[in-house]
Amino acid sequence: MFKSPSYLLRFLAILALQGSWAATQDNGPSGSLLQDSQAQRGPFCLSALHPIQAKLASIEGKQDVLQTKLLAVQSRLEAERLSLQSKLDDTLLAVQTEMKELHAKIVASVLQAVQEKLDDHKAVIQASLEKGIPREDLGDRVNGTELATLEKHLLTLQNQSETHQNTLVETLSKINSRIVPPKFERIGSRYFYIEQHLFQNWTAATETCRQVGGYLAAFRDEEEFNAIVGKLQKYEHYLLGINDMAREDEFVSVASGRPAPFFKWRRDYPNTYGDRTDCVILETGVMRDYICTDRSHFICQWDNEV
Ligand SMILES: [Ca+2]
Repeated sequence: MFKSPSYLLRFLAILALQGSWAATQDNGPSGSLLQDSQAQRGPFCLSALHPIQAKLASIEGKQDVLQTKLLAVQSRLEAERLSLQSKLDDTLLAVQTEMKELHAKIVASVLQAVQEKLDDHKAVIQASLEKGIPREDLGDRVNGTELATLEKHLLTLQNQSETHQNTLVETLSKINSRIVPPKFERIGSRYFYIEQHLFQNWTAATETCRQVGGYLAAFRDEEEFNAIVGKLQKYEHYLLGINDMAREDEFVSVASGRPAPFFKWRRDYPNTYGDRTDCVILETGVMRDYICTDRSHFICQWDNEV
């Protein structure tokens, strides 16, 4: 009811004054009482205040006890609050950690599933490419839409590859037609240059063929050989790109470095006239070995495949 000792003290003082006033009224108007009022008021006031002061001290003591208890309760509640807060924080942290781990597991699981699916599709497609599995069988194992997309990509790549290949072939053809030297003519499936005027030995003829962009010639087969023979002058001889300089009687094409594929020797040739006849000439439709330092017309080929 009373919020502080000062309010209580004021209230009791007012009660005391009212009591003193009432006692004066009870005694009635009196000249002697008025005369002694100053002397009587001091002891009365002091005696009336003693119980009040004692009660006030008792109340103040109880208030201190209550204050102490209140502080203790507040302290305990704060400790419990802090403890609960700490537990709550720990729990929240644990939940967050668990959720992160769960999320990571889910993501890893999904990624693994996607990867496995992709691997499956890749394996099926690879198998289909290797074994030629019909499209109907593929459809059972691969999602139709994905298969269609992959097929579309493959078709696009194939078309691009074919386009590039055609462009490349066309470009190569143009390059070939440009770089085949003007002296060469197409005879059969290959290009040859037949020198009908100059006479040169092996070394010079080799150098001349190189200068015009080719090699001294050898022949792929009889058809090609006969086509060449048809363009030669009768009774003239033409030096070829065939010799057995490295090993006697092993005639190789100097352009390819391999054994020459076709020969049509004159009767009794090649003969082994010492080491001087290591070269070969073509004369009146047949071949014979020949002294390399002797001069002759000659035949060049453009490629080095034969
Ligand atoms: Ca020889």
